[in-house]
Amino acid sequence: MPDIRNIVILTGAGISAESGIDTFRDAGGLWEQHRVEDVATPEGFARDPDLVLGFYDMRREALLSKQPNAAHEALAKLDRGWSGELLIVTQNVDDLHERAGAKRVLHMHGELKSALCLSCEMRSPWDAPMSDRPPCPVCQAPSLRPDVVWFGEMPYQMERIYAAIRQADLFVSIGTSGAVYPAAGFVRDARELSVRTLELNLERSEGSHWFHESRQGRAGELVPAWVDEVMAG
Ligand code: BJW
Repeated sequence: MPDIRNIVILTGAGISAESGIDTFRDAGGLWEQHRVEDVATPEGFARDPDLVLGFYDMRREALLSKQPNAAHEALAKLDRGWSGELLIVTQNVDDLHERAGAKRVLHMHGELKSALCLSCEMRSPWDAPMSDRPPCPVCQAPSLRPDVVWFGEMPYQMERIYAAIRQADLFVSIGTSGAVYPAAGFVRDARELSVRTLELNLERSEGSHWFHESRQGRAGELVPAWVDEVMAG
């Protein structure tokens, strides 16, 4: 591997699949069980808040019994041992990177365990249901929504992500279908900046052809092997 110092890693639902968390677009995934427009858009929330709050309550509750897998553990090991710049940009709303011990994590699509108040716009750590309209811990208004990014909304911390890609020597995409923008466009942004690009995914994704290299397999196997490789220099 060429001299690598600064790394940006993008993760998607595939990295948490082996922890038992449903992906979105695979067979049996969340979008087979629910219409995206109903549960992952601001319009869907305005139409039927009970449905949307219940959908996220169910996923937040399910997360409690899930554990990080070998891929999360390997990225946490990389984070601990890597002296160069490293940013794990996750599209996932679970907290499995953090529970594995990773620190340099950015949740571009928000977090299940965070609440956003529509009255005061403050965010609060949250691990309880929202369907029963609990008061906002800051302003007491019963106006909480999941602090996640729905279609049509701006993903979080885009400037920080683009700055990290500009500094990077290597961009690695793990367990994402490449179907959702702007994350799906990061590989092209990286290529334009002459950043080396690598994909680790169960199968070839929609954007596989953009990567310098694409490896197919389970994240729980591919990621630990790649981490050992990159740490060996
Ligand atoms: C394994 C594995 C194993 C399985 N090991 N691998 C037309 C063109 C271009 C863009 C648009 C367009 N029309 C509209 C848009 C914009 C829109 C968009 O992208 N739409 C597409 C449908 C085309 N995007 C937006 O609206 C975004 N905002 C936006 O664009 O703002 C304007 C802007 C402009 C410029 C700069 C910045 C901003 C917001 C998108 C929000 C997405 N939100 C969701 C829900 C979050 C909350 C929640 O979790 O409920 O995010 S949707 C859902 O998809 C979720 C995910 O993070 C996201 C990506 O899914 P992911 O992670 O890739 O999962 P899957 O299931 O698709 O793939 C899993 C992969 O893993 C598969 O490939 C498997 O093979 C693999 N896998 N097991 C390894 N064991």
